[in-house]
Amino acid sequence: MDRNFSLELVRVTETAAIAAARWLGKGKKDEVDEAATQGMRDMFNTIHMKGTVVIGEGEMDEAPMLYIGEQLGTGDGPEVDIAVDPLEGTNIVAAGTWNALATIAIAERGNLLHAPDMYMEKIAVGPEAAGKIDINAPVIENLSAVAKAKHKNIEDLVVAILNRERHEKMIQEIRDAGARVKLIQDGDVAAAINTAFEKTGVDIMLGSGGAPEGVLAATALKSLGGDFQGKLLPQTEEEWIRLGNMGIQEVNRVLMLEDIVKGEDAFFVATGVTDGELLKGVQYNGSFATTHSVVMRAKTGTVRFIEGQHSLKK
Ligand code: VTB
Repeated sequence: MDRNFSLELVRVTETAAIAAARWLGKGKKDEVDEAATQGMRDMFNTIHMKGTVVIGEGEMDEAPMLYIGEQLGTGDGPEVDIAVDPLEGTNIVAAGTWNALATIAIAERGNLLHAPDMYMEKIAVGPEAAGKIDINAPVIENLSAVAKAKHKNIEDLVVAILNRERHEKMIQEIRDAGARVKLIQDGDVAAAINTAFEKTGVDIMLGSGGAPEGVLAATALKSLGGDFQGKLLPQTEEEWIRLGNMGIQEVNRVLMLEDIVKGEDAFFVATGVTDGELLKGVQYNGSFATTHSVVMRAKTGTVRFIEGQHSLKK
């Protein structure tokens, strides 16, 4: 894929973010998602590529836009797999809180895990701790490994984890180990990416969240030289069948970064919708909207922060 894709893709997330952030704090989840999805899809179709959505808003019959299997782009250019989360954190925007993103990942055809919409157990770290984590190891072991790799004490670490009842035991284990805990209400993609940036104060992300979000986070961490492991957690008979269809038979199969995002030809892009530790949210200033985005390319490891000023009149 051409490196200029970076700029093409950032337009897509910027457009989604500008549309979605209008709904900040209005308590309207569906409207937020709809605005972001529409914005994203319109801009996608201006890009020279043969794109197929592999992670999207749902199946064809349940999502009118950006459904799994939808073809995007002008139809000429590279064949790519596309993972989208037009609005990662609809609840966040509806409530006007932290870390909502408009985000996409793109890779050569066949290289992104076609993660079904089910839970995934996740562990994410930045570059210093890459290769040092093991999703099957006890929490304390992972925390020790990350602390050692980052030349910190366990007490210094901040662990981001979704504030959910299902995480009660894990949160207790983190606290017992002496680490600090950042409970997040939503948005584990941002939390995972934050682990690769010292200024965010997050050292590791643990716990289960959406599998599609896991693929997006993994693409970012691959580009950043960080690490990510996941385990799909089917809850129903139907989810087990889906796993079987994907060729995953064993319970507890660990998906390493390379199993989730194959090869190096991948991009990850996100634009802040609401303020977060890494990206500011959209600000409207009468006739302009200001956006903050990050664009990463796995092949070269280049990470760009792009501030955009968009005329709302033209
Ligand atoms: C997860 C997480 C997302 O929603 O999918 C979560 O990965 C839903 O989890 O970042 P619950 O079923 O426990 O609510 C997000 O937090 C936001 O989309």
